[in-house]
Amino acid sequence: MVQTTKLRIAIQKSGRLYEDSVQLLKECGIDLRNVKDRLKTESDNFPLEVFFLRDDDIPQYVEDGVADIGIVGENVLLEKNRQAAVVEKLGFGKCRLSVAIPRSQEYEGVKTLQGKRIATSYPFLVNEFLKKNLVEAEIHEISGSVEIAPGIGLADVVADLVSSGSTLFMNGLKEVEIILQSQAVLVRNNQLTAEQQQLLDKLVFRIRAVKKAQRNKYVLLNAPNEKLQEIIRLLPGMKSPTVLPLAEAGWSSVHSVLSEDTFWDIIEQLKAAGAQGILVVPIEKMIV
Ligand code: PRT
Ligand code: ZN
Repeated sequence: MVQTTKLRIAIQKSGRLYEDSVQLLKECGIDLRNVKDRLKTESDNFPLEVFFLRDDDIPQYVEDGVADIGIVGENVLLEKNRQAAVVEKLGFGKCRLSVAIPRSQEYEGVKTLQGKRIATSYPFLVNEFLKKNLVEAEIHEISGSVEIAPGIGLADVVADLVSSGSTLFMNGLKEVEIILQSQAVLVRNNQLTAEQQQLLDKLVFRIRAVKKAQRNKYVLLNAPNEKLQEIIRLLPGMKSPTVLPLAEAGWSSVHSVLSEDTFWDIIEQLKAAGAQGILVVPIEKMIV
């Protein structure tokens, strides 16, 4: 049967989410034809068409069904307030939308913002935040270099994206409130056909396998047989660890999968329990 249905995905054309978005598709085994300086491309080995757009336009394109799915920051998705549902959090593009004030000023909770002029590129989210906290303030929407607004007398306060905090620091500002924690998400149009939904399920299955693999490591170690039980107890594995005899009598090789969160703790305990020659290997895909 010839496959005619295609899934159309919108990703950022250039900017902070571009590399990771293309990389994610690649890790899902989706090869894209010639992505440089194009508005549109497709894949030869997955029925996917890719549109390269400004991130601000992605929620609307997905809501309108011009694209079926998209990759965009939650900050942009929520600011645009469009009907595009989040399918999966993608774990990159992490940042927060925060309120910052000049470092020299005292901060005594949200009431400090009462009557202030707030410069931001996120007027909708800032307004929601102010309403929720029963604060009245003046929002000045500006599209870039928000952090310089207090320095040039344009505003008293800013609400901007922060990741390391160094931009705020360099501009003499301090972070006082977090409005939103954000990361890149996969979003979908609300009226996909059954065929498109099937393709999306396929893509999400691959994305989950890639993400799971990134959070886990394959661990191989040698153990004296008399310590095997103790060592096996420390290892979760996907079902249980694999144990193979070594050529040297009295020794076994143990293979298992460890999650990033518990990794160092368990490695230390394994060493203490008598494990030797511990090898840690990245996993490419993980399907459970
Ligand atoms: O051209 P287009 O409109 O597509 O891109 P853009 O310029 O609007 O967005 P871009 O590429 O800057 O960011 C795209 C997305 O990346 C954002 O919508 C967020 O979801 C995510 N992201 C993650 C960030 C940051 N981290 C980030 N640090 N977006 C912007 N910043 C900026 C922030 O605005 C501030 O100027 O970085 C500065 C702060 O960084 P630190 O590390 O100094 O705190
Ligand atoms: Zn943008």
